Amino acid sequence: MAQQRSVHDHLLYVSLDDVHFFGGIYTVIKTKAPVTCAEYGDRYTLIGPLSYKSAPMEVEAIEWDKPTPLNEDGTPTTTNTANDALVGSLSSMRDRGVKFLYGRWLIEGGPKVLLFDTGSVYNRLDEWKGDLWNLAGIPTPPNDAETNETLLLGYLVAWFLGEFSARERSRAIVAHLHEWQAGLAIPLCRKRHIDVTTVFTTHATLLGRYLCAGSVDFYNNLQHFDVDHEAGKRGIYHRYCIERAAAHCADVFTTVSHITAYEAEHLLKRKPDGVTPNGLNVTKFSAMHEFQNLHAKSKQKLNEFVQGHFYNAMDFSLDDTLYFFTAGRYEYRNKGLDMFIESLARLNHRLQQMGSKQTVVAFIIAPAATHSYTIEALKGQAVTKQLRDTVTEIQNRIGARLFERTVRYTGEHGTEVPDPNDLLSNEDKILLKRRVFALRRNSLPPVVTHNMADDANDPVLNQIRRVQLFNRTSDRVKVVFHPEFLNSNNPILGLDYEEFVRGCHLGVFPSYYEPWGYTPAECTVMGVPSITTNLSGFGGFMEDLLEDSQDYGIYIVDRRMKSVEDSVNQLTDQMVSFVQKTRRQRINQRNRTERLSDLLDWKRMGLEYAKARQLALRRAYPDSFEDDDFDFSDNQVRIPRPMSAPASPRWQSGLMTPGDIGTLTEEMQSLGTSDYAGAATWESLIRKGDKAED
Ligand code: G6P
Ligand code: 1S3
Repeated sequence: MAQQRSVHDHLLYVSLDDVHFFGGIYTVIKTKAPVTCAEYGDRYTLIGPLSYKSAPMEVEAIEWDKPTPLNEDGTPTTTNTANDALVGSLSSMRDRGVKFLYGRWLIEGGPKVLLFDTGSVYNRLDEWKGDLWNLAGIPTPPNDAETNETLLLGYLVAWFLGEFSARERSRAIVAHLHEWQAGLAIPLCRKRHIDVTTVFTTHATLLGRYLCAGSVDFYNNLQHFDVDHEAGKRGIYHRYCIERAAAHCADVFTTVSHITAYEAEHLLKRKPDGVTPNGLNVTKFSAMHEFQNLHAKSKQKLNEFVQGHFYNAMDFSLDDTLYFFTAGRYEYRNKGLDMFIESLARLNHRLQQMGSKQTVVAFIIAPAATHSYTIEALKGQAVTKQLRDTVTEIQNRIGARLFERTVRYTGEHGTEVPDPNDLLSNEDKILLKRRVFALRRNSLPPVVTHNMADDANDPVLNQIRRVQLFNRTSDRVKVVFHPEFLNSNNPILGLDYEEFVRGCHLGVFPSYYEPWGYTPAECTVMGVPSITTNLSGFGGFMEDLLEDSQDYGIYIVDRRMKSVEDSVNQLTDQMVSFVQKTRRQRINQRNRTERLSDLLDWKRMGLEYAKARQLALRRAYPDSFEDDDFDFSDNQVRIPRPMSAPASPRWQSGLMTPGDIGTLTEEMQSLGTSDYAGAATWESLIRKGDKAED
């Protein structure tokens, strides 16, 4: 029966994702959707849990159970339709009490989404828990709400795939599942012999994240962990079992980077078949320097924030000020917040010793539990806004006076122009004096913008206290900890994240545990240099790719082979050398960084996903593939080094793709992957580079 399905022309691709509307994995799913839609059109459906709160804003419902109205010529009036197999499957599930939303996700490409209301099948929870135990020996303790959700979603998805594959007999079905929260459907499909082929991608391992957050020497001990024991000790044994079952039962298993592949091999006990790295949707501006203009515009907004925050303590010139930042989930050790703060203290010391006139304002954007903004942070922005408004008023009045006096000026003072000392009236002076009084302060500019729920035990604040980065006037490094994600309605730092990043000079992400790391990748596509580590997926990817990544504004701290002390010093050195750059050098470096963005585009990265699907089909339906479907010949084309500095990337182009650095176990050519191939090759990067080099 399986062999009757067409694996070549008509793939139905179902992506099963734990679509929560925030975070790194959400970024993967959302940004990848347009290229997958371009390849599959309406044969691509994303499946996930239904949130009644966010879905109305994100999804346009499709009336799948009503006949589609036809035009006079018999063609459907809308593309918002469902095929017969889908209608049959959804009707059958609806009749048995399952609630869901089928519609179009309102993003570029408008993919179809099927969101299941897990609450509608809550009455089946105990039955399914028993089934999972009997089927796979996986326990599910009563009070773990996240696991309950996982179980309900997994059973719903397996149910749907069973219904659907029984009705859709002509085309092969590929189900690509991300993370353990969506992965439970895989062992269920396997056990029930459902005729679909599966790909499972982990974006981290559960155990790896827990182990790293503690104080173990993770990477040197990976081979030696007693995984069941460690998972049990942390109360996550059942979750770990689900993750491991998904990894083992999938036809193809991938992770987002080589470092996580290594971790998965030891912690999940299956060596991934390949790496499916994360991409982004890269916006290309028609004017090449537009991103530089955006930097200047956004930096102006940051300047205004800094004037408000450091009012009356601004012994530094904004022209000699650089903005560094780190941002992400508040995982103090995993995201390298500890290393960042320690290195900032050393940078401060070095700049003081050097007598540098440069100032660095370092932002830490990591959400924590807070009560509200601090009065001091709000006051700073309020008094500087008042001052700005007053100055604008006075400026207008001076302008009017100057015009009025000049137009009737007869030279009574014996000068050629009216006396400038008469332009500022007494009222203006009084108004200005009031503003100056309001600007007086008796305390140092605050380090944190919010009242923390647990100020005394907050690890970031405690380390700032330890290294004494208190925003004193003598400090060359100032710190602003903003324990909330940014948005443009924020009364203190009123920028959205993209604007904020564009306005900064350097992103610093010295992570210890970072399977990929979108933050430095996002910096790159915006032309903002960044520092990352060789323990992050992105850092390893760039290190493999570029001969000298520093030239391109990608600094990589060695946290693998060096001691913590040496890594901190390396990070400090990198920041010191960045501070010493001239404006011209910074502008050049931003151009080089931005030039890398094509490498991170889904048009290119998506090729690995296409390869993973091909491999899954080949494994599930080997008889449908002839040997000569594959061309194993080595016809890679070498790309010459660019004519100008920086040095050439280490990569080759032609048929090479991001995962080729070491990966999919079954070598494959781009069967049906022409959408991606050649979209962004090294040739274009290098050609552009040669033209643009300043
Ligand atoms: C961009 C703008 C320039 C501006 C520069 C400032 O390149 O196009 O007009 O001078 O940014 O760079 P900086 O690194 O000093 O913020
Ligand atoms: C994970 O999210 P995280 O920040 O918990 O998945 C992201 C998307 O693949 C990845 O970029 C990140 O490194 C992982 O850690």
